[in-house]
Amino acid sequence: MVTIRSFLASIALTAFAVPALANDIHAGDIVISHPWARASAGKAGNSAAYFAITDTGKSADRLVDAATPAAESAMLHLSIMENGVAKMKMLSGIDIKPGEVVELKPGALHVMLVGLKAPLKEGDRFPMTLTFQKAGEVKLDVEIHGPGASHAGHAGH
Ligand SMILES: [Cu+2]
Repeated sequence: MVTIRSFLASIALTAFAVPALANDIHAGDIVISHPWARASAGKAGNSAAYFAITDTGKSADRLVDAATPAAESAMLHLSIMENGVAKMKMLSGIDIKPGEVVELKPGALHVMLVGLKAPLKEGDRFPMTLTFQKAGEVKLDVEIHGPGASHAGHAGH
C-alpha cells in the first residue's frame, strides 16, 4: 500500500535528482555527462577535458573527433604507464558499446587540449563539439575546475 508519506518522499527524491542530470547532454542514443576540464596552471598551454559517454541505444557508436575554439587542437588521448613512465597514446576514436558507459578521466582517456588560446580559469566554461559516427555532432559546455584536480597522466603540466 502506497502511503501519502512515501509518495511525497518519492517526489522529494525525484526533485533532488534533477540538478545531477542538468549536465547531461543527449544526442540520439548518446548521453554525455558532466563535461569538465582542469584549469591551466601558470603559462601551461595545454589541458585536458573529461566526461562520461553512455550509449543508451542498441547499437555501438564511436567518438571520432573533438574540437573547441579554446585550443589550437583537441585530440583523443589515452594515458598509459609504460615501464613506470606516464605516456599518452593518440587514438583515432573511442568505441562505445550499447549499454556501456565510457569514462574519460584523469590518468585514463581524455580529450587533450593543445595550444590553449587563453588560460582556462576555474569557474569559466568553454564550448566543445564532439563528433560521433552515428549520433553526429554533440555540442558541450565544458566547466573548468581547479588546477589541483589530479591528473596522473599529465604530471608535466
Ligand atoms: Cu593527453
